[in-house]
Amino acid sequence: MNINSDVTGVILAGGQARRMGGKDKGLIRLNDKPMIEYIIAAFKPQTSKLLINANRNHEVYSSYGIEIIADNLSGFCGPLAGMASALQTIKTEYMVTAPCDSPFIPADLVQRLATAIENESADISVAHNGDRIQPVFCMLKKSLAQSLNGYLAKGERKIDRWFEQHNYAVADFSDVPTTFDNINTPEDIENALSRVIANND
Ligand SMILES: Nc1nc2c(ncn2[C@@H]2O[C@H](COP(=O)(O)OP(=O)(O)O)[C@@H](O)[C@H]2O)c(=O)[nH]1
Ligand SMILES: [Mg+2]
Repeated sequence: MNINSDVTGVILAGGQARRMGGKDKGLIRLNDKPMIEYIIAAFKPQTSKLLINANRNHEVYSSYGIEIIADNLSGFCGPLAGMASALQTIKTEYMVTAPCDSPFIPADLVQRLATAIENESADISVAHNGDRIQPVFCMLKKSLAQSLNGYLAKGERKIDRWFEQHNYAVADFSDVPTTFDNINTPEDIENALSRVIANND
């Protein structure tokens, strides 16, 4: 795989953010910059194309000049619904997802997921923090679209159980655990702020 031409990046920003009072998390400001801008900055250089999966505020997100796709399934069915819509849309053989609420994405996220999937000739690779898998950081083959649509059509919603139906590889990120620090509550914003500011210095 050539990660410069074969991988579409997908930012998952389609949730309801209930723990954030329903505010659109990707647009919440962290040190005066919408959270999605941190993800775009880290993720864009790692992919040949970027998509944003969002179910509201499409006009705001489109100001970044990035294609926006909504969930095909209505009713906020969880991140798998965003992954399914994205798999149907992409033109590349692979896609990599990252959530909109994790501002500390490493520069080699895609490379590590690609190495894991290739080493094991797998259809999926998923990031592991040393303790457990982190399913919203994954690489999927486009050929899985039908399987995922079928799984969702049965009413299934759990990501890990769908992964288990396939040959999936695990990519170790235990040396960069901040990758998975994600911002779910107003308190999390306060905690992340000092780190974001330190990173900017
Ligand atoms: N497309 C889509 N994405 C969702 C949905 N629900 C959650 N997500 C995304 O999944 C990711 C994880 O959601 P989050 O609420 O932060 O869950 P947690 O951090 O795993 O507890 C975020 O990027 C959300 O935007 C949904 O119904 N549709
Ligand atoms: Mg989260």
